[in-house]
Amino acid sequence: MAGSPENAMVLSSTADEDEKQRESRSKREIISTLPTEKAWKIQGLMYQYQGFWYYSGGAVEGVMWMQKCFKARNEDVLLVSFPKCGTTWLKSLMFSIMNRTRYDFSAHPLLTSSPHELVPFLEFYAEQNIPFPDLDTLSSPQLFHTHIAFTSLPQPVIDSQCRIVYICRNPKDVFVSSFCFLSRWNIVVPLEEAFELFCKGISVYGPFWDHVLGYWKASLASPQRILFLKYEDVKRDSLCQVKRLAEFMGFPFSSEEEGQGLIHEIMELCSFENLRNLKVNKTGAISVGNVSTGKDTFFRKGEVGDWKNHLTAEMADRIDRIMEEKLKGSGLTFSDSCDS
Ligand code: PAP
Repeated sequence: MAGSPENAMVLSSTADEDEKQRESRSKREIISTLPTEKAWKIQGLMYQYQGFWYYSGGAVEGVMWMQKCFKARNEDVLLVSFPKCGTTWLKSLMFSIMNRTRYDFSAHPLLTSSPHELVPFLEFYAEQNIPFPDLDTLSSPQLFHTHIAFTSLPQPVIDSQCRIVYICRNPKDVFVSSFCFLSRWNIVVPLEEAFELFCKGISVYGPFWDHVLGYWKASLASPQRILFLKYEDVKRDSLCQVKRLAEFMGFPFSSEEEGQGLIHEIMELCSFENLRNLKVNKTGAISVGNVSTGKDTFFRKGEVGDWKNHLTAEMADRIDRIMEEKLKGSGLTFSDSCDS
């Protein structure tokens, strides 16, 4: 049997296993040297990797794996967001824009699947070590999502011409939305404590300001590759922002489509009220990385300015001052109410 193809296969799979174990050991060694904080969660540590905070060592391991394995093609589109900035909404809008000629609105996948099931979250594959989809077997273009910071993006994403859409939101609503989301799991520390941590930059994928500034500066340097959107602008002027989004993605609406009211149909399908009330988004759970959460947790209020119901005037003032200092000279500002 020596030298037979079967033996060669056994030897190579053992070598693969050895290599995987070596890699995993070396990742764990690196992780054991990273700064940690007992933060936000009642149990477990957060880890800081490449300047940003992750909710577990496993999450960092996943990011390292993604940096090594994920590739994007020039035609693919990557949605990036800081958590709670409008990911679910943008996933729905971008999926609908990209696939508008494939599906009828009466039998649209968004009526029967969560937006998170339709647009893959890269960290989900990474954390569970599920092989990324083999791009050669998939139609082009594909739509992916990640929360990772600009400076941590896998090199093939930077090297390719794939387009990146970044959605951000005013930090006060982001903090409140994150806090309410985690509160649903009954593992979160009290609001005041979580607020302190957020202000120190210690939140999942934080610091918030470094995350937004990374993509803001990159979007100024390469506007043809990175579209920087704000949740408040999409709320205030959905029509204009959805048209802008479609053009950037390479799927502009024709005047005929506009005349047929297609943009309005997409806006209506993806609206907070419509999605939240669908059975598929009200029941059942979904995996986000290594944890499972109710699908309904992604639909809370969907408003601009809900922070006013949760933060004191002092807290609001404190975040404003931090942002003023951190974003100074960048040209990036946030509106935190519906009026501006
Ligand atoms: P994620 O980053 O963890 O995936 P993400 O979707 O960004 O979460 O954030 C959820 C927020 O978007 C929630 O905000 P809130 O807590 O202030 O209410 C959620 O209500 C809001 N949201 C979800 N879907 C929509 C939508 N279709 N339109 C507007 N806002 C939405």
